[in-house]
Amino acid sequence: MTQSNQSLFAEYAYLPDGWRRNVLLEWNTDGMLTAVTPDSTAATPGVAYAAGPVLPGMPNLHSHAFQRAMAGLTEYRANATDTFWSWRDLMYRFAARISPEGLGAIAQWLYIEMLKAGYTSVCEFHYVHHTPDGTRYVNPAELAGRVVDAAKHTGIGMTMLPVLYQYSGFGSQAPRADQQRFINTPDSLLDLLGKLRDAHAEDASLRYGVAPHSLRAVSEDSLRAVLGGLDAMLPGAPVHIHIAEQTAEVDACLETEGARPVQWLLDRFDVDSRWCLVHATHVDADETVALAKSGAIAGLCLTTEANLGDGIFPAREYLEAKGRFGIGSDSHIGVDWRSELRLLEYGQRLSRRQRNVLASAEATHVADRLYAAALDGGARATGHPVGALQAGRRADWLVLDADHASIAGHGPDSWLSGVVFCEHGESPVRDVYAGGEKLVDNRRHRDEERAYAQYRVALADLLK
Ligand code: NGQ
Ligand code: ZN
Repeated sequence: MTQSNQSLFAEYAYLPDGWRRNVLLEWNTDGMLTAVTPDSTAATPGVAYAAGPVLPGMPNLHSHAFQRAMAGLTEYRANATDTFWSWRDLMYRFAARISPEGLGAIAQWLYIEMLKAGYTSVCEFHYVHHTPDGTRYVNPAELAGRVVDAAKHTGIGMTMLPVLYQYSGFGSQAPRADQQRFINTPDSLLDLLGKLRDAHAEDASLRYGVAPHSLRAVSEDSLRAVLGGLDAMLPGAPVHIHIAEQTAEVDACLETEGARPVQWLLDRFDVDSRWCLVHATHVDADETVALAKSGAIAGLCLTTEANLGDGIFPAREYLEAKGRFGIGSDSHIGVDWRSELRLLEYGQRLSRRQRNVLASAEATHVADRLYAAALDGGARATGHPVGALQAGRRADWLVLDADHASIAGHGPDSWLSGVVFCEHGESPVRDVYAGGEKLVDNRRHRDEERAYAQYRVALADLLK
């Protein structure tokens, strides 16, 4: 048995059965919780006290790190109609300028922002693999490796998902010139993954999976090939895919394949809880129920989906069908799980003209229900044992500031409501631990000044 060698006492901590008092958290040198004991005696000598209520850290199930550097730069109208697709053209122009050093610097700063917000792990849907004209780097995993280094350096848990991107549209259309950096075959992608694993072995904070980019970007055969290769290497590892973000892609799928994207995938593949379907935005009533039944995780990226004008996911019906979901910050127009959960509920309120739409008879507090669900689904999508304060899980949590204006004077029943729905000044997240290490102390990450300076250099280079 591994020795517990660190501990923290929390007057309140959020355990799988809700808020509990006087919780002793104990973890080992691998950063894994060894015991979580509610109703402990407070006065154990040598035990540190948490500065406020303790919540499990939130997994961020969808990130394209480089896009952090273009947040706020596409909020103007350049054409008569500005859509997701015109945004994508701008984004590709930006992607073409990313250098290995630049990517590393952006990812480091981004992951520090994530940690400060209380995201303790991230799934990186990484698709910028090659030089701008599509030539491989000497090390084909050069860029993915920079992102993994950034995660290690900042301390955030990582699920690296190298992306298979082959085609520019349904029916195996040839890639565009501005997609050359992304392109692989199943074999070259699996080779890249193998090299990445050789350089950065899995550990308590690092896992791998794959991400076929979308049904637009792979064929049925190549999807089978990459899944087969993954299973030979890492059986059961996570598989993430963009699935139905835009109505144009649903229409194109119907036209070329005779089925809507979610239905098409469920009909042909053994979709279960290892799958994360990112932007399952456009699902009809049957798909909503079928997706829920599959056990797959819907990857919802509310701030990005709002920013890009994607549409509204039928969250109420999906939750009623017991569907699982997690949240992601995707393009990083916002890097805060609180905004993602708030917007998930607000989309429903605005379209239905009702309140507390995503509550249920058993879970009457929306924020508590969404928080618990996003922890569960997000954790599953990472492939890591995270998402709960429980022995055997990674020691990932955040400490709230109980004196913060959004929750001061409240009892535990409304702490999550205050944290998710109120926006009053600085963040209520005070300290953050990942893998048992206190990485954020009183709202400061140990390396934030240096990382921000490097980020500014990378940004100046990109924008010059
Ligand atoms: C991406 N982003 O891969 O970065 C995509 C845009 C595409 C979002 N879907 C590219 N939000 O879907 O083709
Ligand atoms: Zn994405």
